[in-house]
Amino acid sequence: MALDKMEDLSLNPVVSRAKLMEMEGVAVTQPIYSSYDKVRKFKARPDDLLIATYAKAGTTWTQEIVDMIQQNGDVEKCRRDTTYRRHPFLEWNIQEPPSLRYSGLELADAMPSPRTIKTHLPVQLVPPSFWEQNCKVIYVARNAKDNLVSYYHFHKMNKGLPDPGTWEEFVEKFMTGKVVWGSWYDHVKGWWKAKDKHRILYLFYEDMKENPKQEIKKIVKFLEKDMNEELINKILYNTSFEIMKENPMANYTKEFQGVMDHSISPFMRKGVVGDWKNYFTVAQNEKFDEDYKKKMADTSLVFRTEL
Ligand code: PPS
Repeated sequence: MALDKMEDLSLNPVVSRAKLMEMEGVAVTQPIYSSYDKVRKFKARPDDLLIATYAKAGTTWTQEIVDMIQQNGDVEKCRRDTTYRRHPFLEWNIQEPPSLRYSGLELADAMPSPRTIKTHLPVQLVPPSFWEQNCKVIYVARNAKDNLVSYYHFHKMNKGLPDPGTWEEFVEKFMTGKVVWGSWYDHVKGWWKAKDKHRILYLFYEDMKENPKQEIKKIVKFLEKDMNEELINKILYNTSFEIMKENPMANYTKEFQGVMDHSISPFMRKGVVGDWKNYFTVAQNEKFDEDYKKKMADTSLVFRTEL
């Protein structure tokens, strides 16, 4: 049987690890760097919803909750396509190889309203039209240590990202913001400040884990929807980690074949709070905490690292 293109790619991956570039003080990949001028000029529409996060903070989970709400709990409709295509990933673009071609911008431009758009951009790099149009934004933040652990595993399994190096090296890179989308610290703080000026619902991964129903209700309210308890329970069930892990339209097994290797680490990895304890040594943890205090001294933002 002839190998199709995807299989061929996974056997002979032609994707080389991305190079980090610096853009206005923020580390990004080369394709983001080269297309940013166009991204900045993106024309948001007033009824666009932006889901913004630092990478690995719970984006896909939130996207699924939002889609379930927008589709009034219709599971079939939510399986119309992958997360990656239901919600354009604004700044992401891949030119080569052709089988992986993607342009978040093109996808968004071609999409009828109302659109839900994903971004990992720090607040200062978000296209100004989102603010001019007074668009709603859902921002999700996750505590730094779990975010780091998740990002480390994602780097290992995703050849589209730079090589993470060893665990020790990656911790250092994360602490100094030398990772794609830059400093976690600046990201969460920047968006936290912005929420006082714009229509931003700022959520925490830890709250979503502790009381998902309550957080789903917050999103329902923010989206000005009216939903009965039965529908909320349906959304709760279908957006649970266990169900999403098995959902090919949400677990990234249908995209990035040959780039993401789920046998190294699945996209839906653990989905818990506190996994960092399995990775940080005592010394690393002390150093991290000390540095964290300094970097987070100028914000009222508080995270929980365990439940
Ligand atoms: S990405 O690539 O930036 O869009 O990744 P993102 O979706 O932000 O983050 C992936 C992590 O979120 C976990 N996840 C979930 N946790 C709990 N419940 C649900 N439903 C859920 N869906 C995804 C996913 O497992 C990744 O976290 P880790 O810690 O690596 O497991």
